[in-house]
Amino acid sequence: MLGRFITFEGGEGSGKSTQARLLAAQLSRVGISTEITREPGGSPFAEALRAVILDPNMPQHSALSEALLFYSARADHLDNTVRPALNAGQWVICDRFIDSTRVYQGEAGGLPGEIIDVLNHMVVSPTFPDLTFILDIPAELGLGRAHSRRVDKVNPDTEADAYEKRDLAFHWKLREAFREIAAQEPERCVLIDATQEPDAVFAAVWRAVEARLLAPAR
Ligand code: Z5A
Repeated sequence: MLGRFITFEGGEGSGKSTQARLLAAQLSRVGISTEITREPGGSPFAEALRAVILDPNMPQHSALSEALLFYSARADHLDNTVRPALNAGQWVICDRFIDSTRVYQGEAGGLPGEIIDVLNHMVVSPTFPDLTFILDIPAELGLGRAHSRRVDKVNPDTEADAYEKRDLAFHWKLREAFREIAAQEPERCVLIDATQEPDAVFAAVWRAVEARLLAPAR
């Protein structure tokens, strides 16, 4: 039987990586084997492209050229990490996926939605997520968390990536676009208040996994 595919989406510092790890640990406690991965990245070739995509010193380029890099990385990630795991019956938890493209390159970057639809058809189909968590947080709070994590845990000189450097209006636009996706696709997406403590956020995540993915199988 195919595994289930779960994605976490949201603005910077919304807690996606934290919640992805908590979910992988909880699934393993209930006996479900899980692969945890991320985008951009998640396979050796895609991780190499990640370094290019997130390099804050890259020359200016269009939303289309950026999207094509993301989809090149995504094609390799799907072929070498996501699909093999799902085919082996594992569940896959991915930190960011197609909704990030729709929000960052589409809504915020101006790339027409039809181009993203075509790329999804070429690259992603039929491997769309079964469940997507959209972690919702005011832009200032998320950026503050991302900043403190960088300063606390890496080293004080580490630079913000190309997206973190954008202005606050850009980050508010992202938040609205993620909320819009959640409103448009309620059968796939669950919007969660990410300003709560990590345990409270996770309680909401787990309730949705139980209700939407585990209960029907029982
Ligand atoms: N991007 C794109 O443009 N198009 C695409 O198609 C895709 C991606 C796939 C990847 O960055 C960038 O690529 C991203 C969009 C773009 N933009 N940026 N920047 P990334 O992977 O390097 O970073 P990120 O995805 O934005 O995640 P993040 O900033 O690393 O944060 P996070 O994963 O959401 O949060 P976290 O690491 O779990 O937590 C951040 C800090 O907050 C940390 O210190 C935690 O301990 C703390 N935290 C977490 N949860 C809480 C709660 N609930 N309360 C308080 N503190 C918390």
